[in-house]
Amino acid sequence: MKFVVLLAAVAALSSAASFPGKTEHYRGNQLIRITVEYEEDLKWLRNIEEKMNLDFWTDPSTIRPVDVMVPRDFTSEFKRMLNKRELYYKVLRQDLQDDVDNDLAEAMRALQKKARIGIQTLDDFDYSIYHPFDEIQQWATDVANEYSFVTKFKFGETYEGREIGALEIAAPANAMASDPKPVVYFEGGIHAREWISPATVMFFTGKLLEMYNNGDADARRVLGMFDLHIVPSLNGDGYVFTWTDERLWRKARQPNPDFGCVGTDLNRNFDAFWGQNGASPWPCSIVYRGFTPLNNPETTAVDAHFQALKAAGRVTKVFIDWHSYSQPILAPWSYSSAAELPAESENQLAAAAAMAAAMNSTNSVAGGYIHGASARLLYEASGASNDYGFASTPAATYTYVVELRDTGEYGFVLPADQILPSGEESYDGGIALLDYVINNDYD
Ligand code: 0X9
Ligand code: ZN
Repeated sequence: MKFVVLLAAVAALSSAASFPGKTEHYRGNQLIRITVEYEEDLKWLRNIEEKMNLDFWTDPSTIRPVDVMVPRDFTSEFKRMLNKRELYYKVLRQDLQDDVDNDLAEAMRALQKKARIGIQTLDDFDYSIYHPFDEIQQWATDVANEYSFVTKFKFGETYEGREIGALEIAAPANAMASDPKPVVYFEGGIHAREWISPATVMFFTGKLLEMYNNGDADARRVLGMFDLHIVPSLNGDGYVFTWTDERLWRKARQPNPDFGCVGTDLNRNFDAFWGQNGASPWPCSIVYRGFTPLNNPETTAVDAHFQALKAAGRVTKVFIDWHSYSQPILAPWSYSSAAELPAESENQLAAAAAMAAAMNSTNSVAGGYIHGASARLLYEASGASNDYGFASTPAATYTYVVELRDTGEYGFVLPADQILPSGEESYDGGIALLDYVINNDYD
């Protein structure tokens, strides 16, 4: 049955009408890397970001290089402007349509190969390739069927009516654990084009459960202390759209009445310092904050979940929103670099340091993972998930945006052969982070 469904899905995705490589949406667009040393150049860049509605792939900062996708018709003018300001730049990708075409062709080839082999059980699930949204949901069903202490539940519904599935992992408590156990929340795919995020969240979950069944001490300790709530792909409509239409789409897909432009940046739509710096009031912007806080079904679903936990007296301890790319682990505050850091900041940063160290030691990934308070390390972003996780309904002590691989060689169009290494280092990082929390808060 599943096999038939999969074949149908592959056939639908590869039909001429919906195959994204054929839309030529990104022909001639370039990815340009700019090295910025001075605050005033950053300000200037952010200013044209807004005016020209440029798509920044990394956070404008003086710490990491700034990667920006420049539309075909603006590349010469933009380079002239950079030269005039004596800003050093390098063209990372000459023509993004070629990258997107290669990426999608590879994803299709992998899916077609798998369709030939067939999936019968969870054991056949291939973590080393990217999966369409329906397969991610099916994966969640299969995981819940495989493990007696895992339940799949309906987390919410997207604007287009897709069910957003989530997993509750509630293994038997160990002697140290409180009753009920504190919750650890992992969210993948809030930004549609960041495909490595759902892939890594699924790998993490699958590995943790398998290790637990094998009697592994780390997995037993972590699952004995915490219940895990996992949303592998929050922005379902956006994710589907990246497979069928625009590979580099970021936002959700709810239309904006009276505007031609579709979608809200869900990571500007949370009710934490909503509408302040680093979010746009304009629906056409890729960092559009939405009409009001939480006015999208996906962010509403997140908040409803934490409202329910709160009403039930549950404590959320850790909140991680997995993104890509550029490899920083970002703690509050996101909304302001001037705001005084919260009292918990010292612990949040120490836990992030432990996580980064573990992630770096797994594969010695190029560029390395770094950590810091979001707005101070990078740039300001209001209505973002890490501030929401800490200062709003979830009230989790340890909340982060984790930006996965890479540091710009491929950016969002990360080849599938990096999924397993990303998963392995994130697994080690996750265990190190949770161990820090256990040792610091419960010992
Ligand atoms: O801009 C975002 O939403 C996140 N980066 S991404 O490239 N994945 O879109 C980062 C948000 C973290 N907060 C701050 N940088 N302030
Ligand atoms: Zn993101």
